[in-house]
Amino acid sequence: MKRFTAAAATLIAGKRGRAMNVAKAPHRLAHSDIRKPNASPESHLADASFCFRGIDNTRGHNPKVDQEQTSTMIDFVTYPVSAEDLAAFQRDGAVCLRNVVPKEDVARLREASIAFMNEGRGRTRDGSTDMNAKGRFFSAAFLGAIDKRFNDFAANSVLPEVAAQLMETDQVRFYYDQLFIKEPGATSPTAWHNDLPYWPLLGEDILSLWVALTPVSRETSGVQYLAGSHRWNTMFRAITPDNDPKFMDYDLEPCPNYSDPEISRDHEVLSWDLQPGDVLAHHPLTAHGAGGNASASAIRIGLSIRYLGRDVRWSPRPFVMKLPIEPQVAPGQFPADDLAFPIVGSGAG
Ligand SMILES: O=C(O)CCC(=O)C(=O)O
Repeated sequence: MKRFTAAAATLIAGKRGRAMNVAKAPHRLAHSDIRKPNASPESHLADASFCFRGIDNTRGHNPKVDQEQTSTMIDFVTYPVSAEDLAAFQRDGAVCLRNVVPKEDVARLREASIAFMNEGRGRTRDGSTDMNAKGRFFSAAFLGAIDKRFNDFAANSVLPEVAAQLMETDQVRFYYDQLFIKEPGATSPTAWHNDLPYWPLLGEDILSLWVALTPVSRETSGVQYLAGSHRWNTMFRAITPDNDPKFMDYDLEPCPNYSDPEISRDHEVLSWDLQPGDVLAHHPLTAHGAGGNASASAIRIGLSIRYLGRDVRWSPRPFVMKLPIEPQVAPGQFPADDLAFPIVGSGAG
């Protein structure tokens, strides 16, 4: 298999007064047997750009637009990801980044999220499996498509630059956003799973950034990750909060409940107490789950924003999520479709 070595260096001028010359690591390629690299990795070499653009779905559909862009410059980094955090992410498949999202953004999104739940907006799921539970487990996806506040956040906040650093990529595309709210007393757990089986994509560079919009602890349903499980190359059977059969592929094994200490005995389960604005990052194959919200008074809100880097291929398959906009690309190709997956940036420039 050929390797793609990205441009030698990307100049990152830190807003915190630090100028960094970051040598770009060789681009990571597919090694797993579950990934089917039909396309040669060079097929998207021409898309060398990292742009500070918003998500603009009103633009005409033009998947070729990237081929004209060659810049590899990231102008500003408002949140430099440390070498330790990057190493932890690559080793464990999950990492906690502290104090990433400014308080004003958190407050605005928290208010918008609660309104989403109360109005039942977006592509919603009710995961409240316990009818006697006092609170709901509410989830909704594709929020940015109908609410500008979510769209702006996904496109223009600090998150795309964090995604660029964690995926070591010079181009970030927005995939979709998803809200997970557990009201006080929402006893329903988030069943253990990994994300790739839900998605019409394959590859290493599909990153989720789970933004805490409230304080979060194990008691209030903090997300738990099985360290290193992203390296098992295992797709577990998808399970939605409401057990939607459309996602359940019985050829795949169910993900064990690693919240059970007996089951996770020989593994390391990672979880963090979070403050609003902290961010959990995870790889698309990392197994994760969460307990219910045992608090009688504290709501738990997480907003998961998914981004794409370079190592990703379009893979429509049975049992995967339907997207609001189908990308105009052939299966196995890099999804260079600016309408379905807009290129995003920090807006810091
Ligand atoms: O917040 C949760 O309970 C689940 C989050 C999750 O599964 C995800 O962000 O992929």
